[in-house]
Amino acid sequence: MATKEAKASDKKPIKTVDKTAKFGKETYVKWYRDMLLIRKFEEKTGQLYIQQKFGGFCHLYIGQEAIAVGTASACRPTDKHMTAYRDHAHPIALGTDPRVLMAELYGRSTGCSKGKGGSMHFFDKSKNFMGGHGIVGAQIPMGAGVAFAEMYNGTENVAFVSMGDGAVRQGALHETFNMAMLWKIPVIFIIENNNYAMGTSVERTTNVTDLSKIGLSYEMPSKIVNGMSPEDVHNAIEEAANRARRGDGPTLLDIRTYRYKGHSMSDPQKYRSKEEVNQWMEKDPIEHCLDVITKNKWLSKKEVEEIEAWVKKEVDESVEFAENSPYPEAHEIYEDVYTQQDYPYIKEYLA
Ligand SMILES: Cc1ncc(C[n+]2csc(CCOP(=O)(O)OP(=O)(O)O)c2C)c(N)n1
Ligand SMILES: [Mg+2]
Repeated sequence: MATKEAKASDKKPIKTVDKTAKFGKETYVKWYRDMLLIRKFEEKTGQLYIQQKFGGFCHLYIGQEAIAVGTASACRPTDKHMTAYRDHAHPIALGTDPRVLMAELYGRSTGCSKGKGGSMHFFDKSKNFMGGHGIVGAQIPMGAGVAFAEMYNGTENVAFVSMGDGAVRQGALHETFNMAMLWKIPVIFIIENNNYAMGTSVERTTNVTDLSKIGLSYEMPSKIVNGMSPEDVHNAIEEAANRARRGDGPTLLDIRTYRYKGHSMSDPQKYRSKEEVNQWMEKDPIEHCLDVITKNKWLSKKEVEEIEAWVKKEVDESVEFAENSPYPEAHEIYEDVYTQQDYPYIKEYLA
């Protein structure tokens, strides 16, 4: 078959899109500051965990920060948020005081869940953060339920439900997607796709590696998003939230990201190479924001150092706050527990 040789005149000039144009100084500085706070909070968390200052599981979000801040900048303060156990970043991005989060890690009564939740169960009703959840995928139907309540009450709020690439393999996702599309529930499903569920890559789990396609059988609007770019995350979240507020129902976002650290603190990371990790670290969203700020001369070197010093102070003070806070009293173990007073069985537990 004859092939037509491309002439130089056939080549169209490549159109470069300035992704930064829509967002000004204020947004970039906020993204930079918030992502740095999340990163430093978690780096400190990792150190403290190794020092056995607190126990339980501990899953770090380091590398994935652009998703949390891009979502926070695009949502309304009254919208609802829910995620899995990798939950340190979401409340920080929404404005929760890191002191109460550090106290929660330490199991102290001043913690956001009164010291009874720990790393996987952060919760802040005041910021509409409806929790970290330890059961993989459990937040998917619950998040749709939260969004249904908003629709039922006519609030125009939407719910953002974050999940991992491994969580999409839970059957409850399909039941939820079906009902969410049928009833046009205002919920945005965010896959924080870091390519691994513990040590198992997406490629080893499925023959459909484009996870956005999972929405197709429900005709759910879906797309792949660059999760290392707060701009792209913001735009995708904004578009999805507008659709949901209009009454046009849910969206599925397959947001591609990477966790620089292991699945949890006890992960030898034999399933991936150092080169792979380094390739992703080169796309670091914090470095990117600082780059945009510096190139636009929005902040002086001194002002950047002031932000770094503020972040360090916030993290140090949160540790101090946690270490000086009391543990919950023994009787508190029976409080904040749901009991049905007229439950007809095992009455002795209710006595
Ligand atoms: C129902 C259930 N099955 C298994 C587990 C054990 N588990 C904890 S995390 C995890 C991997 C989930 O990976 P992914 O959804 O990609 O989230 P990521 O850790 O990458 O954020 C598994 C299997 C669990 N917590 N809940
Ligand atoms: Mg994952």
